[in-house]
Amino acid sequence: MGKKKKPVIGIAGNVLKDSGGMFPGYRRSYVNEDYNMAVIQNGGVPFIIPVSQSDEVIEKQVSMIDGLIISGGSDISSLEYEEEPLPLLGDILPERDYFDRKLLDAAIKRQIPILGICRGIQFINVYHGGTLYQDHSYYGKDVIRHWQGHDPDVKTHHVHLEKESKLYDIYKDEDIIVNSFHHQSVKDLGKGLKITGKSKDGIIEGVESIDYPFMVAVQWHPEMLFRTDEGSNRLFKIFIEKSSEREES
Ligand SMILES: [Mn+2]
Repeated sequence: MGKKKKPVIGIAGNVLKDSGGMFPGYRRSYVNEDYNMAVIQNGGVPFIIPVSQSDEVIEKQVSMIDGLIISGGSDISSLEYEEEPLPLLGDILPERDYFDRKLLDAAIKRQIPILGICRGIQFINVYHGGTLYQDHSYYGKDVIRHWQGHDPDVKTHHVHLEKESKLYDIYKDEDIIVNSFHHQSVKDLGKGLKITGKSKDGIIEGVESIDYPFMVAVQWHPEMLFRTDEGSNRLFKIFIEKSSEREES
């Protein structure tokens, strides 16, 4: 058996608007550096994909990667799941929604491994026809604290994993503790997906595709935990291993 190639991992980029400085409102393409570090640490080559609205450009970019991370970011427009915005919906960036949809179209066509993180689990759900709680105050029951506020690498709440799931195989435990930075979550599950993890208040924290080779999504931020949390590091490791197993085309 030959040496496996180092897989190129595409990371969905984001738009940062300068709040002050020399050019207030000026737009920059970026991802949080932890995504790159978690990929490098586990044998992958990070490749930040800038948000664009060009189908042709996105298609070409995805043709160059072996695995795709749908990263965190702003709230998803409620129009993406055919709901009007409620008062506590946060800031949206519709061009990112368009971009993520095209990324997923192109990645799924190629059957490359997909990892969804935070906004990523929400977008993967919406992509499959699911809906979201626009804010946890619309959940109808009390929720635990899902916005821990600071210390990204501190674990604050439990998640119970389904035994028959990729997440369980990766974390090797039914009950894990994760960080939490979200005010929205999956409501109605999209077609072809299954729930793989929930917090104690019933909020959906893990989802995976039933049939797709590797499409795993989590509501927490494993990229902020990979240095200290073995399970979160292994999530990247397994995702990147799967990405390296693709046949060269
Ligand atoms: Mn949470």
